[in-house]
This record gives sequence, C-alpha cells and structure tokens, in this order.
Amino acid sequence: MQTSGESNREKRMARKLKLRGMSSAAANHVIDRLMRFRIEVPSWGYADTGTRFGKFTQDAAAVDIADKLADAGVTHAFTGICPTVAVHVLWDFPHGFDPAVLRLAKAQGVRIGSINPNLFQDQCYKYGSVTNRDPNIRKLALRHILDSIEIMRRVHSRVLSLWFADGVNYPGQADIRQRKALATAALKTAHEAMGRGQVMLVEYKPFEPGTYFTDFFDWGSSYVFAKAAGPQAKVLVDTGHHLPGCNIEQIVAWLIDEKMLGGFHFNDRKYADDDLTVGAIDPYQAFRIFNEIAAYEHETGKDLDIAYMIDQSHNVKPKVQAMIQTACTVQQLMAKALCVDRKALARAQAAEDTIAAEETLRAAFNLDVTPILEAVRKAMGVPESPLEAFRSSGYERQAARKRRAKRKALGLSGGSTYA
Ligand code: RM4
Ligand code: MN
Ligand code: MN
Repeated sequence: MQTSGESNREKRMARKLKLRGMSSAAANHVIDRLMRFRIEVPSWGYADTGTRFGKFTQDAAAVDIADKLADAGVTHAFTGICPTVAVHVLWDFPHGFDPAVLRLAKAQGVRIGSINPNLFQDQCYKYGSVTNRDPNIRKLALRHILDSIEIMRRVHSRVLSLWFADGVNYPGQADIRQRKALATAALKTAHEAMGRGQVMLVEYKPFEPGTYFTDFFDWGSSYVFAKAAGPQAKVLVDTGHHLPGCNIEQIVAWLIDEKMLGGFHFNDRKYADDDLTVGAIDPYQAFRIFNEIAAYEHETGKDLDIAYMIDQSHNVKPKVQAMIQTACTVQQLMAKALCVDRKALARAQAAEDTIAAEETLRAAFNLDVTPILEAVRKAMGVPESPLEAFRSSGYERQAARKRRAKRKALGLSGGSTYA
C-alpha cells in the first residue's frame, strides 16, 4: 500500500504494532486484505421491526425503500465497507419493482445486493411455500422466486438469497421425505432460471416458525438441497440459526473445504434467532469463524469468494448506529483473525502444544488492531471512528424529523400488537 514516503502517522502505526509483536510487513498485509473487505447491509435493518409480540417504533426508522437506501448510503459513507444493500422483495417493492430504485441507490452511493424473496408472510403459506401439499400454492411460491430472479437481472445482482419458513409444528402433521422432494424440485427449477454468474444461496434454520421441524433445518440439509439444485447453489450460514452449543466454525471450515460456502448472514444471539448486533454476546465466536476464513486465505493466497452480509433487526438500538457498530465490529474481528501468527500456530500444533496453540489464537483476539483499522479508514477516506463521527453528524435527528412528517402524511400509525 505504501511504497515510498511513509507518513509520520504510518510510521507511528508501525511502531505501535511492533510493540505488539507484529512486523510492519505483516501489518501491511492485513491492511491490504481489509482494503478489499466488504459487507452487505440488510434493508430491513433500517426499518421498524419487532418481536412476534409487537413492534416498537423509532421516529428515525426508514419508512420506505428511499429511506432505507439513504440510511445504507450514510452507513457506507461512514464505514467505507458497505456498498451494497440486500432487499426483501415484498418489503422493499410492495408495489412491484420500480427501476427508479436503481437511480435512488446510485444517488446514495450504494448498489442493490442480494435479492431475498418473501415466502413467509402471505396467508397462503400457512402450511408451507415450496413444500406446501397444495400444488397451486407451490406454484405461487415458485412464481415469486422466478420473479425475484428477474429482479436480480434488472438490478444486476449476483445473489439470490433463499430463506424458507417452511416447516411444521406437530409430529405427524406432514411427510418429511415428501417435503424434502418438493423443496428439491422447486430449487432445481429455480436454478435452471438463473443466469450465468448468478449464485443461489440456501439458508437454514433449526426452528421458527416451524417448531417441530423446518424443512431447511441445518447446514447438512442446505448442502444436500444446494447440491441437488445445481452448481450455482451454495450454503448460506446465518450465525443466529444454530442450536446452542453448535460449533459454527467447524461447519464453516467444512463448507469452505467442500467449496460449498456461499456466504454469511452475521448477527449475534444469546438464545435463538435473536438478531442482535455482531459481537454483542460472543465476539470470540465471530472471531473463530473469521479465523477459519483467514486460515484458508493464508493457505491458498486467495480471497474466499463469498457473500458477507449482515442480517439483523434492531428493535432497541437506533438503526444506523447499530449497523455502523456492526460493520466496524465485523471489520475489527476480521482484522484480528488476519493477525493470527500462522507459523506459530502450525509449530504449536505440530508439537502438540495445546496451550501455545490456543494462546496464539487468543493473542490475536486480544490484539488492539485500532492502528490497523485507522490506517484502513484513512486510506478509504472515511472517519477513523465511524460510530463517533456518525453520532455527532446530526443525521439521525434530521431523519427523525423528515420521517415523522412522512408517516403523518401517509397516515401510517405505529406498530402492531400480538393479538
Ligand atoms: C429469517 C432469516 C432470513 C431473513 C428473515 C427476515 O430469520 O434469517 O435470512 O431474511 O429472517
Ligand atoms: Mn438470515
Ligand atoms: Mn434469522
């Protein structure tokens, strides 16, 4: 990155890192990788969302796709690493896809990223979408997926991100193998409709809304479905979609090794699919995932070509702040994982020195990577402390004022309740 004429600031950074046992060549390698690291934000993370018991509204929450793109634009402007926005077709294009969205996105300095069909909210999906026993409902679900693929084409998106709420609540309610066959058939048809260079991501979740089983219930099921669908289908790991105690980094390592990892939905959780901000509960868990990625990239000398995405809903935190906080945390944890001393780790492993091996990981996790992040942000032309800078920007106050007025004009009232 810096060939000649290192600034004083960079020299200072090199000195600080040396104190922490890192050479400036190693630090520069980490900086170079971080300069290429991007993570996608979800449009729904800017809107009012809630629990199944109700929604608590925020004045500054986005009302429509224009607001969501504005919030995404500001997230990108402050972090430099969030140039794309995932959309949920029916939430973001409730009146059908409007090409004006492309202009809006461009004006905010962002692009439309992954396309997420909504196969979970309409009444007809009470007993499933692609696995519904009613062929007419299956047809509707497939139609929506095909329409979503068409939207991908129009917005030049590479990624179709599929999450199915399909599942059942009681033993005996449905035939497990029949539903597996129906899901497989739908994915195959959808895969045939995809263009070259497009990717289909197949997400899984162990329960909710189905409480007895979901049809796409774990990485193995997504793997089997993706393999059956075709070569452009891969597995999507949502970090909140695992049962407690699950070793997620092992799943990630296996999927990387099988060339079947398509991407991530990052979030944190304490109990189930809590959609908390990354690192809120267990940053070491996220670090261990990034460690698998960094290890693979170190070994192959190539960037892993996957979709890094955030999937959170912010019920209590202000939306844009939560997103900036998350993007910075993800970037920080990736930085730490890139700082793992791979040679020392290999030596410790070869000597069966468990303590030294674990300490090598912990040393990187505990490393203060602030000088690295500051160097990256400086090179990207964004504030060194994006969250602080955003908090004092006044954006939220202005958005609250405008959006309050917009809601009033549209006659939109607050949240909804459970019953
Ligand atoms: C699901 C899943 C999907 C997301 C929806 C909103 O739990 O995580 O990825 O699109 O929530
Ligand atoms: Mn998800
Ligand atoms: Mn989820």
